[in-house]
Amino acid sequence: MSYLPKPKLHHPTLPKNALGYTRRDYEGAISTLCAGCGHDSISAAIIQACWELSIEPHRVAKLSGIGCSSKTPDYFLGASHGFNSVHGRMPSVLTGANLANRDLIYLGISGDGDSASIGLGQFAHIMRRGVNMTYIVENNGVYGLTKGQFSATSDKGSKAKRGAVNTDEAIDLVGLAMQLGATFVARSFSGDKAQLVPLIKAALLHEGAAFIDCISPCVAFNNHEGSTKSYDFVREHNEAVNRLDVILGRQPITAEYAPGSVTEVTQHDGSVLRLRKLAPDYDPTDRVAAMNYLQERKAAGEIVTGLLYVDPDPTDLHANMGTVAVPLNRLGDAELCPGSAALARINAALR
Ligand SMILES: Cc1ncc(C[n+]2csc(CCOP(=O)(O)OP(=O)(O)O)c2C)c(N)n1
Ligand code: SF4
Ligand SMILES: [Mg+2]
Repeated sequence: MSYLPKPKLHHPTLPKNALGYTRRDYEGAISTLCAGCGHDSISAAIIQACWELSIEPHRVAKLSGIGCSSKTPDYFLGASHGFNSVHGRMPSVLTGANLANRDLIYLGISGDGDSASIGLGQFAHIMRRGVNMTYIVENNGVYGLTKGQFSATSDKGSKAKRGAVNTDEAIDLVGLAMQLGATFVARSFSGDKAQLVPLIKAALLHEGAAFIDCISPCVAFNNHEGSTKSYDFVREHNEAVNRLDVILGRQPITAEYAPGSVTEVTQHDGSVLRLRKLAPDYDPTDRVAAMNYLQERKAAGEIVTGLLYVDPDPTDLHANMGTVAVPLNRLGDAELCPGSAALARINAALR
């Protein structure tokens, strides 16, 4: 972890958002990642998305596991809450934090090793529980921090830097998240900011489990010929199903679109997702069709990106459990602990 602060000088002409903040107010410490690492581009996209949405930094809680990807929350949103947990264990810590204080905006940052290898069980349960969050996997197909071993998302047949061939099947986190019940599922590429920033914005506005698998090349260990997570390979095989614009509730809709080329999805909070269709028959609200389409295109060697599935009317863990509307840290002793008489009544009912 680096704790190097950036100088806090703001040029007076820097553009400001509705809160009067510049992009600099959403930055963190200076990154210590390798120059050209895809993870740094994802951090820049998160900064841009939060600035554009005028999110108050103190309302965000960013949580991560272990890995180069999990180090990145130190490099953005320096004024937000942060917790760097144990390898593969971010989902359970995020779930607990979300249950205790439902008023924060939860941002889970993880790696393919962190989520698909050691943390696969935790990944599965946070998705099926519908925890209200934005969960981003910075997917480079290797354990970058521990020097480039294959991770569980490395494609079968892909080659390591020194030529070893991966003989195991890859886990597709997008397919898994859809099957497990995530209500917003997208895939993007760290090298495509125009696609990634609106996806992050839409995910932050989504009131349920939002998952983004972001392919993020590791320039030190997985950017060579034979890798399927290199800049060149992803650029050549990237097939976007749609392009997204996010329009906040109450904002006038000004963009022009050709009739028949746009799908609109209104999210629970009133925000409108305008999807310019690139694959004409693609319907992002049909989970089963989306899963079939992904399998089909994968067999054809394509990496499908864009907003792949969204349920505009999601439920979340709090709704499913019927919890109180007030964050637990705002409840008093009497509400949190109903006392020995209530406990005695419960015990008596169980005898
Ligand atoms: C319990 C535990 N097991 C193993 C490790 C060693 N370790 C640290 S990071 C890492 C893999 C990180 O890979 P990934 O999540 O893909 O992140 P990246 O560095 O590629 O961004 C491993 C195996 C650890 N820190 N803790
Ligand atoms: S080792 Fe790979 S993942 Fe880690 S900082 Fe360097 S390029 Fe990024
Ligand atoms: Mg990795």
